[in-house]
Amino acid sequence: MTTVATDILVTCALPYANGSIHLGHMFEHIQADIWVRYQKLRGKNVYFICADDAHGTPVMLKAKALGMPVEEMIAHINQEHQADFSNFEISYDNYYSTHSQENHDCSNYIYTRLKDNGFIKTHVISQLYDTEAGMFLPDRFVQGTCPYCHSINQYGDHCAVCSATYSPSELINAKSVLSGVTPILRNSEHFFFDLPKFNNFLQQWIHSGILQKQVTHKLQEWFHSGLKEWDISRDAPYFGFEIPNAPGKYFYVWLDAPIGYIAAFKNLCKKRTDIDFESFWKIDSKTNLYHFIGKDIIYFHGLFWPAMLSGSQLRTPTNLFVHGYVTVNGTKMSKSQGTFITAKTWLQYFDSDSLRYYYASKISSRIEDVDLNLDDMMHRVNSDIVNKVVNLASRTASFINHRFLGQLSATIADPNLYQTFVNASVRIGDALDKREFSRAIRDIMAFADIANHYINEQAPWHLAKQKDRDSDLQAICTMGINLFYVLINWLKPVMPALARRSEKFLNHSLNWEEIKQPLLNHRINKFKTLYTRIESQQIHNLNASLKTEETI
Ligand code: NOT
Ligand code: ZN
Repeated sequence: MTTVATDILVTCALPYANGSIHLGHMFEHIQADIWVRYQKLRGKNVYFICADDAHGTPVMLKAKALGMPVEEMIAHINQEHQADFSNFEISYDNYYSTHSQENHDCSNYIYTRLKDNGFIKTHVISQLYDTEAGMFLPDRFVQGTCPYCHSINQYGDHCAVCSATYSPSELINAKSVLSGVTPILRNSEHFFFDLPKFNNFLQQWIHSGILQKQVTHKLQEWFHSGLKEWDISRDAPYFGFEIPNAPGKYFYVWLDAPIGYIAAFKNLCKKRTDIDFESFWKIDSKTNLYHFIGKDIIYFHGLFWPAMLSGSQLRTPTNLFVHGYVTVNGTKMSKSQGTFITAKTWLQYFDSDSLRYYYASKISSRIEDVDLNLDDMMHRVNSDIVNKVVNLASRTASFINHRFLGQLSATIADPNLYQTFVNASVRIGDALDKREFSRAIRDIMAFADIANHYINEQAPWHLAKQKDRDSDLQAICTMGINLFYVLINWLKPVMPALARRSEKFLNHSLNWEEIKQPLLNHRINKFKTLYTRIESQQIHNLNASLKTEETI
């Protein structure tokens, strides 16, 4: 294990409060949860927090479209998100919202410190304004013809056809997406965070050797083009926090979103008396802070966020754990192609452990895109979990249950083999700690093969038919159960629901250190199905439902 301080704070990126949790989100929350569960199993003191990212124009406009007060909409979505995460066994210690008193206080505190330290500037800028909607237009609410390749219907800041980037005022024949009118240019005073002042500090953080190589590389690109001041204000109407002493000016959603990490943690500390809030955020904090994020938001977490923290004399992240995107059956998830799968839809057709296992089998610590192929998922889960892991228990448990009243023997048949398994815990634990989950899974399955091979060779079903071989039969089946015990212990962070059912069957709670000793002279429970094979009909049903959704 790499040395990690005992106290760890882990976050996932905050999902926007204007849509459902989908399998792209789950890719991040599942990997963070596996890591957190592993660290907790190893006795680390981990707090795992997240929140909804509730502010900004898209959230405001969505509520308007629904004819609902925005507070009501975000409260409703928050409930939905929490249910989705808990149904996937994501073990948050707190799931909060950026639209909270704590976040208001924290945002004002950080902004005021940045201002007092001379890092906030103001400039008058000119932006596209929709006279009919009565508001300034974010880039993606403007559409027009690309000034470079003349493709129509391109967004205000970049062209999806030729990849050019430009300012919305350069768009030809620009129209507001909200009202269809041609926007006009209007001046307004904006507040800016002086990012270039943090050039040296950020260079140091980027080259500290802690970040994933690909992250360092990506961040360097922004240095080449030169750090720019960051516009942190938006004009009313805006759903967010009003900037202190600046009526009608609001914090841009990306200013208070990362501060939402602090606020969600603060809220947790209010509910619990055993956590020292300050010790996690003070500048010389000895605790560790890890952010799981997607590669699309490296910019915010790798530059603005550490600079904001440093500029207000707070601790900076220990590391960012950045991942790639998920594709479904080889393409970007899309509603029109019937590949946009929400967390809720998944659970109508499959269990949560299947997705957790499949993702784990594909995750490494590198930034790689991962494809979710449903047939592949089915084969993986059936051949690994049902045929190898669960089968090992079922074929040995039946003898223990029927012939020995559930009683395991006083010795196992092959202590050396058991020791080989125990020794592998170090390697498998190391892979889990380093977020090399696919490596851990490969290793675990290699051991599942060894265990099944052992049982095939010993053939307890033959022994069962022979006279006077009872004690051999019991010792061999006890061996099989114990190898299952080790395998399921390794899988516990990945498949918590399966682990819970297995604990019931084993009549013993799984604990990483305890597997050093096999379960002997111990009574197990009757074997009940631990995992149900996935059928291709389930995939058909899911696909059919996605097609219907699309046509509704
Ligand atoms: N809601 C954002 C997104 O891309 C993530 C915000 C993460 C929080 O889904 N903050 N920061 N920095
Ligand atoms: Zn173009």
